[in-house]
Amino acid sequence: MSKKRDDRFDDEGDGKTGTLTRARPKTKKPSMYKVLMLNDDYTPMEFVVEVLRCIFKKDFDEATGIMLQVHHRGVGVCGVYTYEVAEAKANQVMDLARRQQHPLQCQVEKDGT
Ligand code: TYC
Repeated sequence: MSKKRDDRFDDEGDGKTGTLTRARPKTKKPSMYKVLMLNDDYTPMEFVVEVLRCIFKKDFDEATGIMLQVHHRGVGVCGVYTYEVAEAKANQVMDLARRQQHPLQCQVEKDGT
C-alpha cells in the first residue's frame, strides 16, 4: 500500500484532502415568509403606524402607507423574513396589541418566489 496521498479527494487542488472546510461556501438561500397584517374595525390607526415603525422599522410615511393599504384592502405586507424572524415579529405585534386590548392580527405566509 502506497503512502502517497490519494488526490481524488483533493477537490480544491491545494494538496489537502481535509473535510472540515468547504471548497465552496453553501449558497442555498432560506425560504422567505411574509408577515401579513389584517384589518379590523377597532385598532386605532396610530397604534398600527407605531407597530410598523417599531417592529418592522418603517419610516412614518411608509408605515402610514401600509396601514392605509390594510385599512382599505383588508390585508397588507409588513415585511418578508426568514421563518423564525417572521413568526417572532408577528407574535410581537399581537402581544403588544393584546396588552392594549386591540384585536390586531398578523399572519405568516410563505413567500411565493
Ligand atoms: N381599520 C382600523 C380603523 O379604522 C385601522 C386599522 C388599520 C386596523 C390596519 C388594523 O391592520 C389594521 N381604526
